[in-house]
Amino acid sequence: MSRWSVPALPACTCCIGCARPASVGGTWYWNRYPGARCDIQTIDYSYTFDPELERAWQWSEKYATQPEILRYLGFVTDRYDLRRDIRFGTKVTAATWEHAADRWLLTTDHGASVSCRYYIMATGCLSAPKPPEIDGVKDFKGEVYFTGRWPHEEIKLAGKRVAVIGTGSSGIQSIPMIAEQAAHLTVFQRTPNFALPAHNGPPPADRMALLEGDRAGYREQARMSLAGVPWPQQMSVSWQLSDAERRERFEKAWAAGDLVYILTQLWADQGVDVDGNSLLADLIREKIRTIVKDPETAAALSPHDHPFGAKRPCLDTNYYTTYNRPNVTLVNLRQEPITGITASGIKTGKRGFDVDVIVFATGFDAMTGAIMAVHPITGRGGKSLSDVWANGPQTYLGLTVAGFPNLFMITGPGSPSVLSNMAVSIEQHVDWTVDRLMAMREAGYTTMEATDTAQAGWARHMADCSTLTLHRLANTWYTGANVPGKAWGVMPYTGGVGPYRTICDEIVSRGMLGFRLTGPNVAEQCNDGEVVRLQPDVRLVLNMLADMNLPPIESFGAQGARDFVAQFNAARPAGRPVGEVVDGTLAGADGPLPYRLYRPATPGPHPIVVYFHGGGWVLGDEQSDDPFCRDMCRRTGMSFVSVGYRHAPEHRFPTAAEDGYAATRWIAEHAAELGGKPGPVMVAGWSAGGNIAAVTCQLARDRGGPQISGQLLVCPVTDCTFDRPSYHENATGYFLTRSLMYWFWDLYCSPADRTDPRVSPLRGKLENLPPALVATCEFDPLRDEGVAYAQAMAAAGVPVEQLNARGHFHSSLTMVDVVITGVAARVQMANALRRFAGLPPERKEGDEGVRPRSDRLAA
Ligand code: NA7
Repeated sequence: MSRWSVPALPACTCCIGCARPASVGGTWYWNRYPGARCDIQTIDYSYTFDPELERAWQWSEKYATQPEILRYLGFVTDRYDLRRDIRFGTKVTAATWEHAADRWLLTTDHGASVSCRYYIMATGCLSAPKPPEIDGVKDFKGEVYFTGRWPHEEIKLAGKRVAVIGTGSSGIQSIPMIAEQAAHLTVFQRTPNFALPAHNGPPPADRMALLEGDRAGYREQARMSLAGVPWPQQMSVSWQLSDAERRERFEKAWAAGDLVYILTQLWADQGVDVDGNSLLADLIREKIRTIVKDPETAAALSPHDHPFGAKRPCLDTNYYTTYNRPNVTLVNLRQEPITGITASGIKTGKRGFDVDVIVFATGFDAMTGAIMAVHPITGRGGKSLSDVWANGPQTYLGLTVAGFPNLFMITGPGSPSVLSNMAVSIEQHVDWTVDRLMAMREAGYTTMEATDTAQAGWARHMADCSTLTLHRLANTWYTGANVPGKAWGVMPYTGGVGPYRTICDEIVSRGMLGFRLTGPNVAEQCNDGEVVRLQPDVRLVLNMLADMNLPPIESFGAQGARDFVAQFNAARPAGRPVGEVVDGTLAGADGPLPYRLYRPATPGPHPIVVYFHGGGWVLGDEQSDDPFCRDMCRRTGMSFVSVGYRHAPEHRFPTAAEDGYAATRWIAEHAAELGGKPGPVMVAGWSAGGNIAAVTCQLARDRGGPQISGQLLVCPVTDCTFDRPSYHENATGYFLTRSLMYWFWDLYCSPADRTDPRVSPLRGKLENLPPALVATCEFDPLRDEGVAYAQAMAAAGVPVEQLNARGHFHSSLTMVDVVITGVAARVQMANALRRFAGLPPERKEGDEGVRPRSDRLAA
C-alpha cells in the first residue's frame, strides 16, 4: 500500500493528499519538505505595514527556514488577533454573484454558506499542486510524498532508496538534504535549472545596516523597484564591459548568494537581450562544470533550453556538489523519459529503478490553479470564470475581472506577483483594495467592476511588457507550459513592481479609470479607458523626462539646445560594436561636410545607406544618431554613412536639403572608396532627417541621379501644415512638442518657402520614387503627415510599406537599448532595407520572441 493515496486527477487539484489546514501560513504551511526556505532575503520578505511589528521580530537567518517563516506568520496573526476571523478547515467550493442583492454567495464544504459584499481571493500563486501526470502512481507499494503537501510528522528516509522527480526550487532545495539521509537518491530531471549558492548565514551586515539606517527609505525603495527588493537600477550594458569586468561582477554575484542581485546587478541587458543573457548563462554553466566532477552529469545539469531568469532560477545549498556523492544518481529524462510507475519503482524508456520512496517535486498549477479550484465562480449574467479564462487569464491589473463585480484576487495573474518579492506585492494589493473599498463606502457605492475596454487594454499592455523581458522564451509555470493543456501566455506582469504601483495609483487619480462604480442611492460612475497606451519602456522614459522638469528645449536658444542635446546623448548607453567606424569628409553643396561611416563586421563590399540624423534642421550632427546607425548597420549588414549636413538658423532653407542631395551623390560616386558596393544607394533618416531623405529621393529623380533603390523614412517631416489631428492630440507631453516644431520651422524656413517640395515633399511630384518604408509613431505630432506621405506615394504608384508603431513617441524607434519595444520595428526597417538592396530578410535570433514549442515539456 502506498502511504498516501494519490487521486488520479482530482477535480480539485488541491486535494493531492491534502488535509485541511488547521492554521495560517498558506504556502509556508504546506511546503514542509526538507530544506524548504525562502529565497528572497528574509529581511525583505517581511510585512512592512507596521513599524512596531518590524521592531518586534528579528530574523535569525539570511534565508529563513520554513518553520521560522511559519512561526512569523503565526506571530503576526496573534499580534493582530486575526484567528477569530478565520474559519479553518473550510474549502470554498463555489462562488456566485447574486445580482439582486449585489453580493457574493460562497458555498463551502464545511458549515454554512457565506454571503458577502466583496469576495477577496488570497488563494496564493503556488498553492494548487500539479497532479503527477505519470501512469501507475497508485500501483506503487512504497511511500509517496509531494513537496507541496509534505506531511507534518517526521519522515524517516534513512537507509531508504529515494527517488525525487523534479528539479525546480523545491527539488533543488530538498535534494541535498534527502541525499544526506537516504541510502541512495535517484533524481529524475526533465529540465535542468539554473541554481546559485545561497551562502546562507545570519542576515548580512551590509543589508541590515542599510535597512536599519533608514528603514522607511529602504522599504520605499523596495516598493518602487522592479523586483520589490531595493537594489539600484543597473545601467552598464554587457558590451560596455570587458570580459574581465564581466567576470569580476559575476564572481561577486556568485559569492553574494542573492537571486535578485544576480538578476538585476550584473549588466542591464541580461534580462532583456538574448546575447547579454547568454554571457551570464555561460558563466553559470562554467561553474557547474567546475563543481560537478562527472562531465556527463555536469552536462546534463547545465540548462541550455532557456535564458537565465526566464524560468525561475533557484538558490541552493550544496546542490551541485550533491551529485559528487556516491549515493546520488541523476537520470536525464530528456534521454530516457519516464514510461510509468510500477509497484517497485520507476521505469524509464531504458531501465527500471527500484525505490522505497518517491518524492514528487513536480510543482504547481501556478497562478490560476487555486482560483479555478473554486468552481464554478459565476459572475454577472451567469458568466463562468472558467469560460472567460478558457484561453488564459483575462484581468484588469491582475486584481479584478470584467463581469465579476467586487471580486479581487490578491497577486492574481496579470500582476507582478511571482516575478517580485511577494511580500511587497501582497501588501500593495491589500492596501490598494482596502483603500478602494473604504472610498467606495464613503461615496455610497456598493459595486466596483472592471470594464471590458480597461481589461482589453491591460491585456495589450501585458503583451507589450512581455516583449521587454525574456520570459516569453521559456516553457515555464510562468507561462502555463508545465500543465498539459493549459493555455500558453506569460501570466505575471513583467513590467516591474514600481511601475505597476504607479499605474494602480494613476487609476485612482484619474477617477477610477476603467472601473464602473454603482450604488443604490448614487449615480453610476464610469470613467472608461485604458490606463497605459504607451509601450512600457516609453512610459518609463517619458516619466523620467517629466520628472526632470526640463524647460522647453526652444527656450535654450539654438546653441543652448545643441549643448543640451549633446549632454543628453552623452548620457545614453553606448551603441553596440560594429565592424568599423570611420570619420571622414565629403564634398557638400558648397564645401566639405563631415560624415561618419559604420561598416559591418562581415566582409564587404556592402550596400550603402546614406543616413540623415534628426534634430529639426537645427540640432544634432553626424554622430547624434550613433546607436541607431550602429543597430541598423548590424541588423542590415550594410554600411551606413551618417551625414553632417549644415544647420539652421545659420544655414536656412534649402541648405539642409541641398547638402543632403549633394552628400548622397558624392557617396554614390565614392561608394567603392567607402568599401561599399558600387551601384544604387539607399537613403534613410529620422525626423528632419527623414524629411531630407524624402527630398533627396525627389531631387535625385529630377536631377538625373544618383540612383536610389529605397528610402527609409522614420517619423519624417513631410508637410508645412499643423492642423492634422496628431498635431493636436500629441501637442505636449511626448517630448517633441508642437511648439518645438513651430520653433524648428521658424528657424529653418520662412513662411514663403514652406510649400516648396524641398521642405514639404508631400507637395512635390510623387511618381517614380524609390520604394519606401515609412515608419510613424502613435504619440507623435508628425504621425499624420508621415501617414499622409506614405498614402500619397502609394497612390502615385510607389511601392510603400507603412509601419505604425503603437504606443511609441517621436524618439522611440531610434532610442536603441533604451526603448527595447522598438526592436520589432527596427527588424522590420532592416528587412525593408535588405529588400531594397535585393537581399533576403535577416532575422536576429531572439528579437521576435518566438515562443518555444510547449511539447518540449513532454518527458
Ligand atoms: P517547479 O519550479 O514548477 O518545478 C517542478 C519540477 O518538476 C520541474 O523540474 C519540472 O520539470 C518537473 N516536472 C513537472 N512535472 C513533471 C513530470 N511529469 N515528469 C518529470 N518532471 C516533471 O516547482 P517547485 O515546487 O520546485 O517550485 C515552485 C516555485 O516555488 C518556485 O519557482 C519558487 O517560486 C517557489 P520541467 O521544468 O517542467 O521540465
